[in-house]
Amino acid sequence: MSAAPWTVGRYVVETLAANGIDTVFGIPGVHNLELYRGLELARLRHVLVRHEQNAGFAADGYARATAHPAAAFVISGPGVSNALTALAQAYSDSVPLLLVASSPVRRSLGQRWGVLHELHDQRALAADVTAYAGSARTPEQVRDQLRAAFAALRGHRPRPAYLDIPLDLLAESTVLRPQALPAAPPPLAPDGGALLAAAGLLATAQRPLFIAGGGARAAGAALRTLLEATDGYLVTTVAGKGVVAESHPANLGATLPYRPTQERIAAADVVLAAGTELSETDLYTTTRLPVPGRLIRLDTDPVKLGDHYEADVAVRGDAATGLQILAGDVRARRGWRSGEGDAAAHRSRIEAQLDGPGRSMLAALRALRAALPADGVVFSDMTQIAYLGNFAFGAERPGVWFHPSGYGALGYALPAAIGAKIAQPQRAVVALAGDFGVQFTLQELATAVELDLSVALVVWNNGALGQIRDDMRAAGIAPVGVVARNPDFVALASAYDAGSARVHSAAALTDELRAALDRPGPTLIEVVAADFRDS
Ligand SMILES: Cc1ncc(C[n+]2csc(CCOP(=O)(O)OP(=O)(O)O)c2C)c(N)n1
Ligand SMILES: [Mg+2]
Repeated sequence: MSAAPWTVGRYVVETLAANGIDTVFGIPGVHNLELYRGLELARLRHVLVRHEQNAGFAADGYARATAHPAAAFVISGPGVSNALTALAQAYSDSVPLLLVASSPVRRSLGQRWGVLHELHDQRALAADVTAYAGSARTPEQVRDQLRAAFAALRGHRPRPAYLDIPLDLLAESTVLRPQALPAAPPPLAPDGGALLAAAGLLATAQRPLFIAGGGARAAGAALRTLLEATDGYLVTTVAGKGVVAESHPANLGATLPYRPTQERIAAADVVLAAGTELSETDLYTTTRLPVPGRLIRLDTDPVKLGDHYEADVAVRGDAATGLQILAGDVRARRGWRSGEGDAAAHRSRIEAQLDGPGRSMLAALRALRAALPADGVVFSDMTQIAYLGNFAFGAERPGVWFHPSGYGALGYALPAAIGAKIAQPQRAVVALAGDFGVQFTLQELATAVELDLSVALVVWNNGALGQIRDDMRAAGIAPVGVVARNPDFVALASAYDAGSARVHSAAALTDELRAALDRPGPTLIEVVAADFRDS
């Protein structure tokens, strides 16, 4: 007896549901109606956002908070092009985000007839910013391409995936039924010979320094053992922030862009970089990080092992597994950190170099830290306070501070925070944005109000595109295009029916944040930088 036919649209949604997706962020249109029929039948939650870019950012926030794939649905054409920035952000930061789009009817594809929402090659646009991009013409291709998409989402290095399905195919019937697709593969076992060579280098190191990226997030225990045995130091990227508690005396924190840390790295005789790209966006400098010591790289991604940071020993394999093996028979020694001093002194040295605005931002970040529980989570935007927060916001565990590091897309914070709050309603969630960048996606306050999401949106208002202004000045360019007339943020939040406050001091920021996290619905807290008091 064969099953009653489903639409392909329903088949797609049921396949998502059968593979751990419980929420879809999106905006419906006439082209993807059949996905919405599927949503209803499969009983998946749909979150209506106010722009397709934000569907992507919200799914990204959901995926970063949970470390599970998240999904967004968009229409053909503008829905896809609007979502591209979010796909690129997720690609650069290794986030598993699935975008399912419709496309125009099959016989029109590639014909340039000028049908509604037409692109010449919609899949090709998405292919540049995803690990897998499919474009199906039959139900069987939908099945196979969903399998390929989930393989990319669940790969050793998770990345976004894309699938488009013509609207007439979405409406077609199929007897296909969802399958549980292969789970994530076990961590890639590190190459034994290379690991032995790494252990040999580490055994002789007098001044070992470890650099941990997002790929080493699960390596906290092994890193602690290695740091304590070898008297060495740890530096993390922003994606690796908190892998070892930042109060640990060996953890110099996410400080790669700072000179004292670069000098410390230059003084190391062995540097072990695990699960990190060592990319320009990790260093925030276009110059290469000087690594005169021997360099060991440990990464699942072979591309990283062959890049411009040439390793003395390159180990392909899972960072946590590799570090555990190295920690298993590490030789204890004393010398470097005991002599040089612990991380607290190093951090103080960096903080002592901050100028006046820097000190205000530091005080605001401490006020934010004080208002949040240990597992409270911050999604930050491209703003000066977040660049400082990448280092100065104290993280005692991984997964509490997220930044759009790789692609650097303005407007990320609020929609991503909304996605995380939907995934984990029990956690305190804050979005931290600048006065200019927040206006890229501020309309998502409406989504948070509608869903009664208790998200605090902190706007660091320095009345300028601050970083760009400072960069222009530093380059000897007369500042132009860096001061924008702002709306009254508090009044605007009220118009959305969100809570709001304007604060001028660190103490008031902590108080208002605590109140915001306690009340239902979102609250915008404008922090006035010009006359901000540090206490
Ligand atoms: C989509 C996008 N467009 C442009 C930029 C370049 N950009 C980076 S920061 C910035 C200004 C942000 O101003 P604001 O949000 O007020 O932050 P501030 O630097 O003042 O703290 C701009 C235009 C970007 N990163 N992303
Ligand atoms: Mg600003």
